[in-house]
Amino acid sequence: MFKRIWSIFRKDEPTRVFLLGLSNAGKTTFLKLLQLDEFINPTRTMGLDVEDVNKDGLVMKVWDVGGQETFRESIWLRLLELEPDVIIYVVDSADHKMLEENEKWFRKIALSPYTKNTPIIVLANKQDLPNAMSEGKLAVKMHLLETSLERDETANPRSFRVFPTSFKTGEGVETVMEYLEELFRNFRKKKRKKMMK
Ligand SMILES: Nc1nc2c(ncn2[C@@H]2O[C@H](COP(=O)(O)OP(=O)(O)O)[C@@H](O)[C@H]2O)c(=O)[nH]1
Ligand SMILES: [Mg+2]
Repeated sequence: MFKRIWSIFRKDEPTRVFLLGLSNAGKTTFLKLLQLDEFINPTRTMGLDVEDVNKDGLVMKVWDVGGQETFRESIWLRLLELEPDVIIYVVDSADHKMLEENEKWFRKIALSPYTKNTPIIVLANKQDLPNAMSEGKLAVKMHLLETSLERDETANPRSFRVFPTSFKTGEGVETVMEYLEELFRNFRKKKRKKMMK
């Protein structure tokens, strides 16, 4: 069964967005919000869900990857070999206990040789919860700047961006979409340039 799934992955899709993050961060909620324009309480994603999203003119194939422990090691790191166009890493900003785990997994993703040129967007989600860390605090606690420097000594400002979001209230989602649009526009430009050469 796995072989068959794998062959689908190999297809060349223009704008592949990977939604990664620990279990319970809000990945599936985000995907559903994009598709349905409303907050829903999703059931647990077991494994992997690949969905087409057509939102405000952005055509994306979004890979919602289960965040359970057993999954991360076996699937996430292998999926990165497919070199997604964009990675969105979702964090539950109210879950202070998982900070270290988040940092560890974020580093694995960001420092993988397969994501060298992949823009990574970090969503400091669940901003509606009273004990949520701000995006700035989360960035510091997860040592995002250090990881970004390790990844790219020139610290390309495009390589990481952190946005505060709440998929419950919709806070920040518009801004994230605008940023994605900008990224997609750049991809298309690059593609055109390649074709002209
Ligand atoms: N308060 C709050 N809850 C959220 C938010 N986003 C997701 N959730 C809830 O967090 C839980 C986990 O969400 P889910 O999308 O399944 O996380 P996933 O494991 O990353 O796919 C669900 O109960 C969601 O309703 C948010 O921004 N604020
Ligand atoms: Mg899920």
